[in-house]
Amino acid sequence: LKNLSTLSFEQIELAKMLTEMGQSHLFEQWAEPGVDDEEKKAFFDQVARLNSSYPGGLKSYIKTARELLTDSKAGKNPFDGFTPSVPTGESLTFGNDTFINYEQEGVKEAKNAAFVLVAGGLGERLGYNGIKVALPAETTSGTCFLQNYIECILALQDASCQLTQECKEIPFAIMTSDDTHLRTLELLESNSYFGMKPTQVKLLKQEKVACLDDNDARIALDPKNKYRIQTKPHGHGDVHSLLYSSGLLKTWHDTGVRWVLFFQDTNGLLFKAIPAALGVSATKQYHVNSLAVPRKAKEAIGGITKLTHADGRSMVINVEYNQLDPLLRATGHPNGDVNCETGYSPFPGNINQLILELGPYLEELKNTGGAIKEFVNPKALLALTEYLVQLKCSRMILYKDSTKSSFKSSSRLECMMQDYPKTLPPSARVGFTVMDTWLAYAPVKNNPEDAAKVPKGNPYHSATSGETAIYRANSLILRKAGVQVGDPVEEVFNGQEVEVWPRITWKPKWGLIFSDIRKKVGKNCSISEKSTLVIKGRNVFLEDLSLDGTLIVDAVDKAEVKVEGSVQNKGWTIESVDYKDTSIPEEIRIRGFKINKIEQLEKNYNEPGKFSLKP
Ligand code: UGB
Repeated sequence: LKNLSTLSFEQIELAKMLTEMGQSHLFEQWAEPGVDDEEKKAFFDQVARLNSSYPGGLKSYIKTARELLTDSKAGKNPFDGFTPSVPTGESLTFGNDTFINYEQEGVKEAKNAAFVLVAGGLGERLGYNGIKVALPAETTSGTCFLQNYIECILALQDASCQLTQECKEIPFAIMTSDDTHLRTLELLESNSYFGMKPTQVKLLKQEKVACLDDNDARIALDPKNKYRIQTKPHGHGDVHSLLYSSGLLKTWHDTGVRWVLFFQDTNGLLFKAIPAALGVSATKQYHVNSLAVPRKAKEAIGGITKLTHADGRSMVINVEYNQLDPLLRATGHPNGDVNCETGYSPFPGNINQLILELGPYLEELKNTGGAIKEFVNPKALLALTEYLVQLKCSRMILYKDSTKSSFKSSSRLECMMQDYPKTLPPSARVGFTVMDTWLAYAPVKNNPEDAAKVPKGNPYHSATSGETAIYRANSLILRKAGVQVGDPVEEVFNGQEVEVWPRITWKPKWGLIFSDIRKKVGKNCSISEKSTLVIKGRNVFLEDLSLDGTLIVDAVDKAEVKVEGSVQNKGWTIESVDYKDTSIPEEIRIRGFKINKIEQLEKNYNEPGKFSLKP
């Protein structure tokens, strides 16, 4: 190194720091002076980036990693002294008066909301080659997740403006990473931001962190390049420090934002639950509100748990799925995490949709800078061999041997956004809202092979189940609104047994909340099981529709369309495809089915006015 004449003062300092921190192996394979100089400089550029993007720099990262790895090796229980119990929260039933009131309240508050999508994840479990937000949420309309999210936010913005006569733009931030940033930007730009103003959207890129090879936190080199450090994502917990350090939270606060809503990349149902959950936050004045669903014991979603410490402290927090079972076993529940008489675990499942009140959130971040307590490898500490944990083995530390000193493949420190309440004082109002799973949660996380291994009765969390869940939810909502909707049929796609309901989809602006949907459907409508209904216009009213086939209605906002009478045609059918058939596009074959568009009635209303669609 001494011979590298072009080394700057900063680079020399970085090299010194690395050697002092026991990382001299990073230079061991370097070529003699004068060879590979460009590569060597690129190495220091990377080190400088890793150093500046981590609070306290690489030194602090290595120190924290050593502490956590020592605890991990010793099998230290992160919950030492805490006893878990079932917390109390708000539990909502779709469509009843309480739900409708909360929805109304939520729409009122939406003008004061900002949304944050965490979309930096690789989607290793899904194994899809593109970015997950570009996947169609359902293939009937072909709307991708990002488009759906943006259209939901815009629909909320309009609804809030109409209800309160106060019209504000709802800001939308997306956390990306090196793996997703460019493709997310491209998706937005090539689709005119799906109708949102580009200035309303802010992309924040999280940096990766260095991978580690052993318990001494020896930094791992990239197996393909001896002049690069191997890096991996640091987890969705980065979102807090990014929002804070970018100044975005302060800007939002100064412009009157009161609620920050966080959500994940592939849940096509989420916005059906958002208005009511926001209503709960506003009514109960929760500083933190986590959205939850009933959870099967050992299901791969975290459990919302009350933790009470021997010294009297207590908190309501997510306990990650692989930690809940051992924690229960260690605290007097010999059977661990088991279903109770309801058929579900008594601990509600965290779906990582958080609503934070911005004032107290910003105050807290002024103290912490948004740093979230990290973890290393909690998943490997456990003896749990449940299939669900195996699904995530790519993120576990697997020790090479029983000395537990080096790893089979490199690991890194991670942090989770739902751990934010861990640093809050007991006076903080931390609550949660449970909703029906069919309404609120159908993520796309698992590849077809892994999904097919999920035991019967547990959710697949695959592209197949994610899409069919949207049709089920829309069918159930219309049923609740009085429409006669045909019963589903059982089908098997990619080895997964699913219910196939009529393929009903609508734009968020058509039906964002239940009271709006109720106003748009008459009492004498029916939709048969084989049918497909796509509503794209805002003011489309189903009067006495009898649908047995496919109907697509599009209309500009100022066109009011009444749909009456019987629509019958051959419609669109669902055909099984094999996920291994590479002649079919990946985003289709991961579902195990494709839609055959045989015959449909399609009507477009491009001019303002009142119209009647009588087939
Ligand atoms: N993500 C990032 O933006 N950056 C990262 O570095 C990593 C992820 P996963 P996970 O809802 O079922 C979470 O991998 O972490 C984004 C909760 O921890 O899909 O296994 C990524 O793009 C768990 O408690 O989920 O589990 C994605 O949008 C449970 O609630 C999001 O973070 C579970 O989700 C989640 O990443 C669930």
